[in-house]
Amino acid sequence: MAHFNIIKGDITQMHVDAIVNAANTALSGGGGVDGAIHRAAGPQLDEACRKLNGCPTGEAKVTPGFNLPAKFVIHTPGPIWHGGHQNEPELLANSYRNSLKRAVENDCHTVAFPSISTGIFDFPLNQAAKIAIHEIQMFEAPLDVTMVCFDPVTFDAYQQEWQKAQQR
Ligand code: AR6
Repeated sequence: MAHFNIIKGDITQMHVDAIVNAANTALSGGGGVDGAIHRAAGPQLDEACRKLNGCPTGEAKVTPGFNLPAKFVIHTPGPIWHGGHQNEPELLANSYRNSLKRAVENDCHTVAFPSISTGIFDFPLNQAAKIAIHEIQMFEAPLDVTMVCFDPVTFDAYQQEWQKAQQR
């Protein structure tokens, strides 16, 4: 991993090659960061998503960014938290790994992630942050990855887990 950093902010404002969307399996748009991305990208994003025929949990599919500053949107449905015994950690790891793969396939150098699954999908924040950081660190490609945290609690959790990961 070339470079990793954590910031507070709104992912729709990011001037990067690709932003990742915490989507649903229908890729139909929704609330949270998904809603914000669809609003900022404009109606062409809805149209492009409809043509993709949905996306299984943990997989990732790509569209253009349309009116966003980012060139691409990588849509990945993270897992809904059901208590932790339905493969949620593995599925969340898959979301990060497959999104990073799509970025490389599309010649992206800079990628921004939101905190996948920790909003409406209720995945425990620190556990999600640990998984996200592990997958990003392990990914073998010279990418510049930014974790964009929308609120201070999320920002603090990712900072904590990043510090712990560096001490290991
Ligand atoms: N920039 C960055 N992060 C954001 C933004 C933003 N503009 N807006 C919200 N977040 P969530 P999930 C943060 O609920 O848990 C949708 O309906 C938010 O504070 O967006 O994966 C989809 O269609 C939280 O930290 O995603 C799915 O049905 C993080 O993004 C479902 O929600 C993720 O919260 C997906 O739920």
